Amino acid sequence: MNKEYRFAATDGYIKMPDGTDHYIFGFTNITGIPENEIYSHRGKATLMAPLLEAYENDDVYLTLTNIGLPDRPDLDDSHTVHWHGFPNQIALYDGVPEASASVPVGRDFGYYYKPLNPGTYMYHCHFEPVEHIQMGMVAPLIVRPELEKALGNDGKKFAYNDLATEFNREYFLFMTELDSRVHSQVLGVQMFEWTEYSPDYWLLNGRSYPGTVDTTVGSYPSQPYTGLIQANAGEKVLLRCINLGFQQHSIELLGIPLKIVGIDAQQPKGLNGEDLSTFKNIIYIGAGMTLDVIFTAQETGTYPLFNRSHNKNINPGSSPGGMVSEVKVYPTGTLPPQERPNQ
Ligand SMILES: [Cu+2]
Repeated sequence: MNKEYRFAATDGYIKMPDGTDHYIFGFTNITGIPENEIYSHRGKATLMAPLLEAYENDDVYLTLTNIGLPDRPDLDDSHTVHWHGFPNQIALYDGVPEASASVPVGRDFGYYYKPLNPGTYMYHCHFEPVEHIQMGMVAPLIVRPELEKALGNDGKKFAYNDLATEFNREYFLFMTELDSRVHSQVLGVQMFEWTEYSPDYWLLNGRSYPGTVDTTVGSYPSQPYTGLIQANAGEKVLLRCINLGFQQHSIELLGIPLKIVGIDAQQPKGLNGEDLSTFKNIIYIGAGMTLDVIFTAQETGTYPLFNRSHNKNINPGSSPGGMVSEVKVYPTGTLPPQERPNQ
């Protein structure tokens, strides 16, 4: 099947629960937008950037259009898309600008991918990557297994080509940090000294608590994905955990064991196919890493999910904040079936 996307690279602003705004670089989804309306999407970058998803063996065509940075018009940086963890990518489509094409302001480039391995990945811009990743050019990427199609339209969902990875609802939890000085200095045409990187916000899906559990439509217009995890009792929930910050994170979900079914888009399996998936209360996730974990919602109630480094559970000057969210479990049948991730 063909899957076609068109993303624009531009800038924008995100907000934190303390009322502060922060300048970002990012992508926005312009798939299907008429050519003469593309430039009206300048300044509308989102964090996370748009979710990229496909089935294994799809032909994925992604056009990247660089529509410039309205609030840094002097900065004519190119951008790229790098599919992080894509095995055997040819250099041309890999997005590393020294070895492949990058997209200058006002130009398009067409990427082609044929994903062969289901799992959780991420993509990011690879042009001046330390700056462009910190500025927000990062997003989740999901490859779904053939097994889902093979079982027809009965609505069953799987993380991998394995019946043991069935789930009812899925949520990505995308971890990044934000050093607000970087963002204000980039906006102010100043050079940041990267050895002084010291984040003051810790984000899940581009938001800081209590923004992570805010499900009001439009309350975070540039941060479209909530971090709130919801399920009915008895349902299986897949958490696609992704870390594309610059720090390692440890995440704890109080009271619910987490079964690790995927590490960097690979099922934990022995040499002879033995199931090596394990149950954890706390997951450790390094920068650039993904973990797929499945839990079964049982007792109704609200369960806190938070970073074990308590200095990351704050907003500047107030607590709680930062990398904190909640799992809410409702009585059976309360929520309708989930149609989209993080819904
Ligand atoms: Cu970029």
